[in-house]
Amino acid sequence: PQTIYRKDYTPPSYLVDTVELGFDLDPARTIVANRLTMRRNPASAQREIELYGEELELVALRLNGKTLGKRDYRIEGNLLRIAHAPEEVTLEIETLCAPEKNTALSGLYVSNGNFITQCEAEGFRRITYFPDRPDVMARYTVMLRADKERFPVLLSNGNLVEEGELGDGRHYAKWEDPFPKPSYLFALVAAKLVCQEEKFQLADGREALLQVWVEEGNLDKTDHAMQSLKRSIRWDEERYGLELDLDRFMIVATGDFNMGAMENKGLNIFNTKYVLANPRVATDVDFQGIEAVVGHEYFHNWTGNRVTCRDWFQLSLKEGLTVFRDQEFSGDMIGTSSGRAVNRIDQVRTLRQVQFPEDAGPMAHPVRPDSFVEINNFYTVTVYEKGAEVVRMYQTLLGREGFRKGMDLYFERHDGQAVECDDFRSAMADANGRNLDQFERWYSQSGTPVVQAEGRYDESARTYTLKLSQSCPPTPGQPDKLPFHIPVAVGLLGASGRDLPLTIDGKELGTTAVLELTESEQNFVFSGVAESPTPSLLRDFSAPVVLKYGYSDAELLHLFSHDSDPVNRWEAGQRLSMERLLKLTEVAAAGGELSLDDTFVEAMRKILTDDTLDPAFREQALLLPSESMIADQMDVVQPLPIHTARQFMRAEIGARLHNELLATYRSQQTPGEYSADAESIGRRALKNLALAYLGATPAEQALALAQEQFSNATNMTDRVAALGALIHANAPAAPDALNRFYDEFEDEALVIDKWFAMQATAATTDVAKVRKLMKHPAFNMRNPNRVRSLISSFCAANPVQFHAADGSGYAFWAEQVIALDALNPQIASRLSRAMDRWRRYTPELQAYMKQALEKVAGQTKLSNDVREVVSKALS
Ligand code: HT7
Ligand code: ZN
Repeated sequence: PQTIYRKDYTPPSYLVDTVELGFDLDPARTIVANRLTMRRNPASAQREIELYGEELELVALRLNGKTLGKRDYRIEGNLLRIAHAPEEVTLEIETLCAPEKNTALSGLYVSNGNFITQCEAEGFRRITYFPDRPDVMARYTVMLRADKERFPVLLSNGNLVEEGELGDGRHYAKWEDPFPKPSYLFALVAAKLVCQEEKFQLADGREALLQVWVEEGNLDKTDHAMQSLKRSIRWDEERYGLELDLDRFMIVATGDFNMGAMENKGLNIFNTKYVLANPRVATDVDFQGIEAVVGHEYFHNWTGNRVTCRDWFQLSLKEGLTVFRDQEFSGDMIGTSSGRAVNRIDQVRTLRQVQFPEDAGPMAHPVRPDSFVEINNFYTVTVYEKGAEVVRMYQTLLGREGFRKGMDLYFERHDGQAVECDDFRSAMADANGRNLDQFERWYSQSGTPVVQAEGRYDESARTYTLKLSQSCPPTPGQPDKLPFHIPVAVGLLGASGRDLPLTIDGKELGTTAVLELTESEQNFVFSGVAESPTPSLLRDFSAPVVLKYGYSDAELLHLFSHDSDPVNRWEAGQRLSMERLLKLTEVAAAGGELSLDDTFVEAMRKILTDDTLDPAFREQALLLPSESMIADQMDVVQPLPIHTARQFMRAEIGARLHNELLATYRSQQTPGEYSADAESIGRRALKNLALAYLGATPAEQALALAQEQFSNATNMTDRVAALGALIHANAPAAPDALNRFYDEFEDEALVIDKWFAMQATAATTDVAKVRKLMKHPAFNMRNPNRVRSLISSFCAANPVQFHAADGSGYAFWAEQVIALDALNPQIASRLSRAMDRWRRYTPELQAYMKQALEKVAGQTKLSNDVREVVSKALS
């Protein structure tokens, strides 16, 4: 397969002004008529017209009214080239495609009898021949024709301008999008759906029609998405002065979707997982996920659609920025400072659990990659979540106001354009009169920087000197790194636990100072420091780095009890837990006797019983680092001892804090009607964590509680928490509870996904059990949500069984990657990433893993998607 390089970018040879698309929709044989007006791009030296096409049957091609014969154009792979074309052309292209055969879910496909499209990144070329690249922006008019009975609803981007009957049972709808857009934002839906709709008043007085379209049986699950959409619109108006630019904004939910959702102009298409919710079927996490994703897609309307990417290497320009925006939105919706911190802690956890490993593995790439084989492989946590951290650092360095000035300038300069990450950085720099040249390295260098800190207190001078140094490990293709521009937010705690006032070079900096580390090593001298402090470093996780500081247990306990920065308070607890978990893992691996010190248990007790702290924060502080995070800290990973150590610690906490946990369980009930507000979510989270700890002990009482909660639950959060406690304790009641759960929710696909996922991640579920579940009538290899809930959950989140000593997990993985690749390369490729860090395991496991990787790599028929991942893993 061919590697594409960022440095090889050339502008498009022709620009497209208008696109008229006509669809005669038929699942087996859809006819697409495409009329393009194009003109030569003065910025290009290339003279040929270049159109991409994939899986299309070309029926006719006309240029300025004249039919082109085979000699007038060439088709080379996915490219159709027309040489000697005049300066201005009208191209008419007629093609055929077969949506019902499209199992890749890219382009035009059929989902549960409905027509759906997914064009990002390169799906439009599976609909018609087109210069399918994001820097070609055009105005679209779309005519849809379909059988009225089967497809009563016909939707596309922009405004509905005409609709009517065609006779012979067919009808039509014509849509016009007033905004030029790249082809990846095109969408159509032809379906049997119903909608919840509302008129919504925009800040400038206009009224917009908002619609959430779903299948008929799901109309009782759309309200949360609608409320989230309205909150998103308001938030973007208030925080960034950005308004909805259309009269109509639609969300459509589909059960077959490769990702979470898609921001097509005015017609967002969503995975049902991020639309459908009511308390009966959705958990608190689902409710929060819906708000975040609805916000994310809506915010793309400006950051992605109005200003888009010049090429796919710039993906983080829209994704990093939009993730940052959705994170800020979620934080603002919670409102309280501790709620905001819990939100931030979640982001830090994802980053450490998923992005840091990516940065340390064979697929490591910069936020703005330099090359790729398959762009779909680069919708990654690095581009999205690390990209969001990079955007957040601008705000940390420039302040909220400075950041807003940068955003304003960005839109002023680039509205309607396809631009680069550098353009965003320039807007931030210019709007604030700052030089952000060095900051560019966050876009070009991969790997997670390590910041080493050392502190020295000089009693007589009353100074505290903080020495910060930075380095970054080598990553594929980048052996050496230059220093990053790193904002390190710092506070100093006195013995009483209070923040000390901070002064550097005579400047008073309040109680949190943002230090700018730009060199390999720098000293920062705080003056007027009255006592030897405990440093609180990298407050609010001010940069995506690994921070090293030789904290003593006493210092960590001090921070865990007192740090005014809640993220660092949580962090201190994580460090205390991690140290112990690593030691316990060593002991478990050597077959020794495990024990847990009182100091640690007492610190946990203090947090658990501190009623001045929000329940949501207490839950986070009491949650132990995951098995994969422990694995990440080890040179040679041994999944079983890690599991044993963590289970031991959970059981110890459960037993030694039994009374407090029980009291917490009882005091944090949320009686009455379900509400997805932050406080109720926090109470349920703490209550269910208490249940999980209690369930980790052999005490019968805990299982009785879980059974009672399972039977009496009035919402899905409590029901799955109880079921999880029964499953993880391998309780005798678990199989019956699972059956009851299935029977009650058989018709709710998203709940059945949970049913599969809970079983897939149970430490007792081995490969044989997964194979058995794959034979269940509800399992469907063509449905990405189902595949993710069973196969991906097993491979990515059941470390003990996936890494079984006989290599059976890896053989299973290879088999499934190969089978999926024939149906849906994007989903296969995601699954293939489960083997990324195979070189970190024991030699015995490595041998099995290599064998499995080689089996996949050895397939003659393999997608570029999977081939890129497995060959990088093996290289
Ligand atoms: N921008 C969207 C990306 C997306 C996507 C990419 C590849 C294949 C399928 C896809 N579905 C959606 C989602 C987002 O970040 O908002
Ligand atoms: Zn996005």
